[in-house]
Amino acid sequence: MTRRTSPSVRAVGVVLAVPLALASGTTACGGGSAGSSSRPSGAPLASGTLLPTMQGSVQVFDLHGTPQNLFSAGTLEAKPGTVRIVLHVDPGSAPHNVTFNELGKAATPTVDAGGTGSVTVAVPDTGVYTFSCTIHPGMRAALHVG
Ligand SMILES: [Cu+2]
Repeated sequence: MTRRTSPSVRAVGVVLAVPLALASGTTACGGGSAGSSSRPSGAPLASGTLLPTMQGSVQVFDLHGTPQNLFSAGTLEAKPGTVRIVLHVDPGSAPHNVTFNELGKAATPTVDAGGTGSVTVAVPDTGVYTFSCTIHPGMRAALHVG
């Protein structure tokens, strides 16, 4: 009887289970500072929905242009009919305008800080009409007619 002893000792593979619990239960900063703002690209930069006030049969939206180069709302909710956007450019802000990408490129004049300008459009059909400030292309919002 020959007994062969294997000279090589095979190391038993140790599966290292790396715990994924990274410092769970260590919430040092529970204060409510809402500083994170992740925006999906392509979406209007401003958040929030603006509703009109009625002046006769005209739906009037008072929209602000801010020193941060944002509109004060990302969505304007209207019904089919006539819509007027009154752009109020906040003090300390760069000049802004509202220029539709559709609707014949209807636009307000470019308005300096502290001023107002308006644009009136007929929107007989439902749809989404986007607009932006031609000076600040990232400054955009949408008129929802529904
Ligand atoms: Cu602007």
